[in-house]
Amino acid sequence: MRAQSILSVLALATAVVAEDAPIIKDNPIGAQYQAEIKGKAPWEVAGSVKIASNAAGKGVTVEIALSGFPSEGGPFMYHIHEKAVPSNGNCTATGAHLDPYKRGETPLCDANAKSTCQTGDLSGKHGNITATTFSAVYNDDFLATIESDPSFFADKSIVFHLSNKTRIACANFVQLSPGNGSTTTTTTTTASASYGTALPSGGPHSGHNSSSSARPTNSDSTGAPIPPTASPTAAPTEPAGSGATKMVASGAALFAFVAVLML
Ligand SMILES: [Cu+2]
Repeated sequence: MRAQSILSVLALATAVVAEDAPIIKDNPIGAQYQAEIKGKAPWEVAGSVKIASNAAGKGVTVEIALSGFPSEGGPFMYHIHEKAVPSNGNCTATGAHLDPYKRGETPLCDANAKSTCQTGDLSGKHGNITATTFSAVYNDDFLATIESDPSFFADKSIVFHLSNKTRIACANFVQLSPGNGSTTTTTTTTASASYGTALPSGGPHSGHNSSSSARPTNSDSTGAPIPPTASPTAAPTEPAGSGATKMVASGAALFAFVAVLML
C-alpha cells in the first residue's frame, strides 16, 4: 500500500518529464557498427547484429542473423542497454534500456507509436524473437550514429532475454566504418543519464517491458529532488541559498503528498 502510493507519485513525476524520441535525420552515411553475439553456456545464442546509418541518413538499418535460441523460454526480447558489457562478460552489468527521453517501462511500448517507446527497446518496436533462429532487416528511425546524440547506441550494448527477463546473451558494438561525417572514435560518449539500477547477478532484468509489477529502473531517476519551481521575477529578491531552500520545500511537499496518500 505504502510502496504503491509512493510509486504512483514517482510515476506521475516521471510522466511529466518524458518526451517522445525524435527521428534522427542526419546520421553520417556509411557509419556501421556490429555486435558479435556469442552465448555463454548454457546459452548458445550466436550470430551478429549490424546497425548502420540508413542510406538516407534517417535513423538506422538493423540487420540481425542469430541462431541457437532455446526451444523453450520464449518469446525472446532484445534491447540496446545503457552500458557496455564489461570485460568479464556479465550481462547484468549493462544496466537498463537505452531510454534518453525517460519514458520508462510503462505503459508497454506500442509498436504503432514507436517514438513513444524506449529508444533501446528494439523488440518492443520491431517484434520479439519467436523461434530458435532469427534473421531480420528493418529500419529504426530513432537510433543515432552521431556520437554526441543522446540516442547514440554504439558505445552501449545489445542484450537478449528469455521471456522471464533472464539475460541469455549480450555483446558490445565494434565500429566497422565511421561514415562520411565522423573522424573520431566511439569510446568516449556517455550521453545518457545513469539511472539504471544495478541488478544482482543472475537476477531478473529490471528493464524488461513485459512486467507490470516491478518497475525498479525508475527508482533512481525519479528519486532525485524535484527541481525548484522558482519564478524568474521572485528570484533576484531572495537571499543566496533560496534555491536550495525551495528544493527542500519541494521535497517536503512531495513527501507530504505521499503521506496523504497513505492515510
Ligand atoms: Cu534488455
